[in-house]
Amino acid sequence: MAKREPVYVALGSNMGDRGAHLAYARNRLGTLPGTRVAAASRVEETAPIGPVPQGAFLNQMVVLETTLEPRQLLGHLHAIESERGRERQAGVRWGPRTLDLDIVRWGERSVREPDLTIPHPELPHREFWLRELAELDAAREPARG
Ligand code: A4P
Ligand code: MG
Repeated sequence: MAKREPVYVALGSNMGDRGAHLAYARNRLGTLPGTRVAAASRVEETAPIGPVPQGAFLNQMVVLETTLEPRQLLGHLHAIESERGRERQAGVRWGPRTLDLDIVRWGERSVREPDLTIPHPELPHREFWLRELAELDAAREPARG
């Protein structure tokens, strides 16, 4: 089997029981077909980014090992968001959400499609994502060889 590339998924919540939404997502990701949660960063509270006034977020990043393809994983992420009662408001981007799951990076792959961009375009601009990525990479280091 081909070597699996590490898949970095960002978790975010700023509505309701934020910690419970993140815990649900971590567990649920591990139940997806052919998928294992290899590592998780610390959970951190972050000030909201963007033009919409809203409450603080809890953010966390996990590394998955998966046999899914990017588009399949995206479909599962949307399903998990819906399970936590997320409703997308038409036309409102970056608004408050119970649970947001974004694919941040997929090994060295680059995907550019109308509804899926990998690496995530906001990665270079989100300090907490860069910090979480570095934390996960440091944790993975001893396993390489
Ligand atoms: N999409 C394209 N590329 C990707 C990808 N790599 N991963 C598409 C996931 N989705 C991707 O997302 C809109 C569409 O983006 C999806 O249908 C998918 O096809 P959405 O979740 O419906 O809307 P959104 O989350 O409001 O938009 P977006 O662009 O994903 O925003 P972000 O980047 O998720 O920003 N402040 C703090 N402190 N912490 C946060 O986590 N998050 C946001 C949302 C704003 N401010 C924040 C945080
Ligand atoms: Mg999103």
